[in-house]
Amino acid sequence: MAESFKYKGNKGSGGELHQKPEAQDQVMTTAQGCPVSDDQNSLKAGERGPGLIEDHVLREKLFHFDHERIPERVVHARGYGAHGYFESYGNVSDITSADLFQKKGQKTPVFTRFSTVAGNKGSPDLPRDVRGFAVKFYTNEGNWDLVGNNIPVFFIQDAIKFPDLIHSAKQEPDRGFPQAQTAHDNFWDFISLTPESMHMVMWAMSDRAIPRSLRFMEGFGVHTFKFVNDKGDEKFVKFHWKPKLGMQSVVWNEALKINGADPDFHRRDLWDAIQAGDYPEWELGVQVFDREFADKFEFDVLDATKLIPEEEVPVKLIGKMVLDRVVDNFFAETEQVAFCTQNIVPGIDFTEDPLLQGRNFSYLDTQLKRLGSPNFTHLPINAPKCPFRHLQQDGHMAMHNPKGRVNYEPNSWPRDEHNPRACPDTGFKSTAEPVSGSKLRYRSETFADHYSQAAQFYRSQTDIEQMHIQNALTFELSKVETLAIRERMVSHLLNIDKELAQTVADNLGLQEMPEAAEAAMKTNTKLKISDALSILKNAPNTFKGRKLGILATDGMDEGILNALTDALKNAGAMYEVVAPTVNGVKTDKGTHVKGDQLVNGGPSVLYDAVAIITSAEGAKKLSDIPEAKDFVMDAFAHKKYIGYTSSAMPLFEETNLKGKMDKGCIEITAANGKDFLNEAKNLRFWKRK
Ligand code: HDE
Repeated sequence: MAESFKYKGNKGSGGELHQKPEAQDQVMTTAQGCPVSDDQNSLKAGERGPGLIEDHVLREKLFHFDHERIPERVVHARGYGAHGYFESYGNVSDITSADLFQKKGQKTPVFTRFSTVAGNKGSPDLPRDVRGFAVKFYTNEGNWDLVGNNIPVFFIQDAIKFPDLIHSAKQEPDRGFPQAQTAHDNFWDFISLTPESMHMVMWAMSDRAIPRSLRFMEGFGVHTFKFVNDKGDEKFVKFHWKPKLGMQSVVWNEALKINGADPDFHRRDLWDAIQAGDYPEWELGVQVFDREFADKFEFDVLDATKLIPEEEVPVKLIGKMVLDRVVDNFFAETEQVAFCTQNIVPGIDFTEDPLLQGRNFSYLDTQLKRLGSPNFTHLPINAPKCPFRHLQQDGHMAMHNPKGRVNYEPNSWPRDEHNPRACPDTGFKSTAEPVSGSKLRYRSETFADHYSQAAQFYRSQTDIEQMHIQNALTFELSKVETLAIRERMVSHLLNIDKELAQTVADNLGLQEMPEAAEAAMKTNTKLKISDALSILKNAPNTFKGRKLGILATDGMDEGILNALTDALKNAGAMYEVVAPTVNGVKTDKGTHVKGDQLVNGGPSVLYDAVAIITSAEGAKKLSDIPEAKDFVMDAFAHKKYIGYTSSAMPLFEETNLKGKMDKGCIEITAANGKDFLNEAKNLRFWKRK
């Protein structure tokens, strides 16, 4: 134990580990700056006496603690953020005047927050859920917030339905559960009564909703926005984020186990990668199209339940985002960051998408509730990094207080930075969209097709991905207690894909197939398959950024370990050593290898592939440890690549896997560490039965 933390047991001190500050700038003070002599013992009348009300140190400490929590976000409460920059490719300056896209190589600072939607702040990272993908660009002309998701469509078409959607997804109000799960009656009741959600439901039941890492997800702006150039020409635009490391998801059984083994799996992964200098990158892409395309496209581009297949309007890459700095303080940055869809800059504009219009109201409103003051823009994480000047004043916790006597406009006082004036030439101008019509509550007929793109999405998946959707629907609906809700969902599936409906009905043991749900429009089953919608058809084919779990014991072959870890380093991958004691193991040459996880603290679900490098004796010992057997059996069941040394065979015998070992199980020798990784870059051995 370090000298400074020796137990002193001073008389009257309560015996804390007490250490005096060495310099004046280490002296603790109250929030008012008064130096504190003892912050571990409250002021009392007598040695065992009652506390005294004059104890300002105690009162201030408890007062502040009592007020530490702010309301969590009503949705997207669980999230994790990081800093970085956006670097422009400079190739869209002809279609948008947005400052950040003007020059090649121009860098704009960003803060990005990823989140789940339904769970509370303390919920696990890997429920089946949509992920938020919100980016704040601190541009030279103000903050632009691209508040997107990892799924390109949404459940509903009009913002007025949002509270209903979210109420149905969150815990049921009487019982207060289930947490972070859509597998319950209220959610599926709402969904089964909301046909417009069917396309999104296909995505939410797909592997997109259980990403392996935040680093391996796509992101989407969802709505159609506008790009506007210097001349005032407008184009429609949809935003996409493409992860440089490719997409990858977990399998459902893995997700369930990861949530138990490491509820912080995604945030830890992001933190670790950035701290290790392995900065995640995404390219920003745009689908740009004009009114003529919008008019002839099968669906309304203002309908957020529809997408435009990339095969029809290709994604043009216009820059990259690199996240290279973790937060200094989670609360100050990740919690207090306030994204608002209405934060927009010259060169970009909204469309009339009714969901987007509602969001533009909701985000500002929610920040006031959450952060407690209209001055939330004064917080460093929310403040623009470009100069800003306005005549807004006062309010709770005002920190930027303008100088001088001017706080109104028009005024005749001299113009300077404290007396700014709006500028018709350079200021933001809304595009002059012609608007007319009667005031009414109405859903456009052009929004009426709810099934065709759901069917297109399903048909565009590989067999494995289709099976995952069938299983996910079965799992979720099996948790629904009301038979009529299950049946109603199957009646919608019939409009999407008959075989899908049949499989889910069979899996649920439905006695009778219900009639197909009534539909305003017949499903168009002729929409072309879009390969871009599948994860597996776009497999990254790399182990870069992935993690190998090495199950090791004393006496492991040092040559093999070195060959493997060298290969991992060259591939830009990481590894952890899982050992019978956390201190680690000794190799056959007597070298000590540090352990990262204990066998029962590092299950194989935490890794992308595993290697079992043991001595024969070590393998026998592991055979007696249930968690070591789970390690191998889970890796096998989750179709992971398994590397092993011949001496590890007793473990395979004990788990009854010996006879089942396939081409995804690869013997590693000192000569073929690279070969194993070459196979493992396929990420899963899907052929395994
Ligand atoms: Fe949000 N949403 N949302 N949302 N949303 C919020 O704002 C809302 C929607 C999204 O990391 C809230 O600051 C309405 C679509 C993300 O801080 C709130 C509607 C998309 C985040 C809100 C939608 C999103 C939020 C809650 C229907 C993808 C987290 C806390 C019209 C394009 C941002 C907050 C962060 C957060 C309202 C629909 C993405 C209440 C009314 C569609 C990523 O304002």
